[in-house]
Amino acid sequence: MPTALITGITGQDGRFLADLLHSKGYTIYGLMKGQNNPKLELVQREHPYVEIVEGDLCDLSSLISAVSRVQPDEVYNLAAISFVAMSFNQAELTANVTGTGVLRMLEAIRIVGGSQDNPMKFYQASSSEMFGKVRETPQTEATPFYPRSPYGCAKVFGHDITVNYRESYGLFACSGILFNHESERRGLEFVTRKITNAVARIKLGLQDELVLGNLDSKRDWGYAGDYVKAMWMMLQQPEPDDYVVATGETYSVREFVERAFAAAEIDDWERYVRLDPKFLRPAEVDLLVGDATKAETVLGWKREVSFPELVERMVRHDLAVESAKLS
Ligand code: NAP
Ligand code: F7E
Repeated sequence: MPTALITGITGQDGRFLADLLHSKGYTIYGLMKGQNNPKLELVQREHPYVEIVEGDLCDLSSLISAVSRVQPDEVYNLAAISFVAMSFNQAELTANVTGTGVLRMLEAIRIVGGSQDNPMKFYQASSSEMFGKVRETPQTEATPFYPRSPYGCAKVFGHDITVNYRESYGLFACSGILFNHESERRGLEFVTRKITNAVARIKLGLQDELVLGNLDSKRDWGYAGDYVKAMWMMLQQPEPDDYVVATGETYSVREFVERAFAAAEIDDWERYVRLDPKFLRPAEVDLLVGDATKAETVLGWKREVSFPELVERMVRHDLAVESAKLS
């Protein structure tokens, strides 16, 4: 069976992808950074089949050593500084990890190499944030990029260098331009999980308000479990290519808030929500909505979880987690 190396194994997508590849019988290695990573225990408990290898996207020699040891058939580069708001405050770090880190991973593969018959395939986690101040709606693989944050700029570099290594060195390198995807494993810093966790705590009397920034921005939100399937499908094609993965629907942050409170049977949500300018960004991405026709027709990908199901699922999960803490 094939061997996969996943960078970003402690993140939302890394964990969903590990589950998927395990169900397909893969041998799975996860790249983990830091000398005492606090998420090691979680990964070992919930994904005991993952073998951890040390490495950091900022350290080329660690990547060469990881690729050389694992000899993967497929590398999924999911590691990044992925929080857009943080990228404004730590722009250089973001450029180094989210941007140049992709180049280092590609170099590690190019240097270690696979065999002619069995090349190491590469997946890059590109993002709809590259579209930023959108040039057309809906966004497709052909839509020009106009990033609005250091994160978006770093992702554009990561995307372009992936295409460049494919064209220059014949690497089997694919870039998935994924729109926002969420789940019960989403970090609490992202708006969807911040909302569902707060709604659960408000419902249980553990918190009295939810403090947010811009409620008007619109996102194309899907379910992470559906999206990792597209990553795998891209690497199973005869030729490497780039694909948009999205639902084709867009909702505002306000609509997400309304639905989340409704899922917890709280009607007067405005009573609990306070706006604070500290959560506004220096430049915002106002509207994202993707056209995944290519992924649907070429890969046969389709999303399974709808927007209402996604919100309900996340609220239900957070209610269960917060209730368990009380007992
Ligand atoms: P996430 O939960 O924030 O996970 C990011 C991962 O990157 C974590 O495992 C983190 O490890 C790791 N990491 C950070 N810096 C690293 C470094 N220097 N070396 C090695 N690992 C490092 O992100 P996600 O939501 O799973 O997203 C996965 C990828 O898809 C990211 O590249 C993200 O930018 C991209 N993406 C996400 C979405 C989305 O909606 N989720 C949409 C489009 C693209 P630690 O936990 O140890 O810090
Ligand atoms: O913000 C607004 C905020 O941080 C969504 C990452 O996975 O998806 C994600 O990036 C929207 C923005 O995600 C708060 O201004 C309002 O308009 O959940 P977010 P994001 O920036 O869309 C893309 C595709 C990625 O690639 C990224 O890695 O919500 N918003 N109030 C808020 N956002 C946060 N975080 N917190 C608030 O209080």
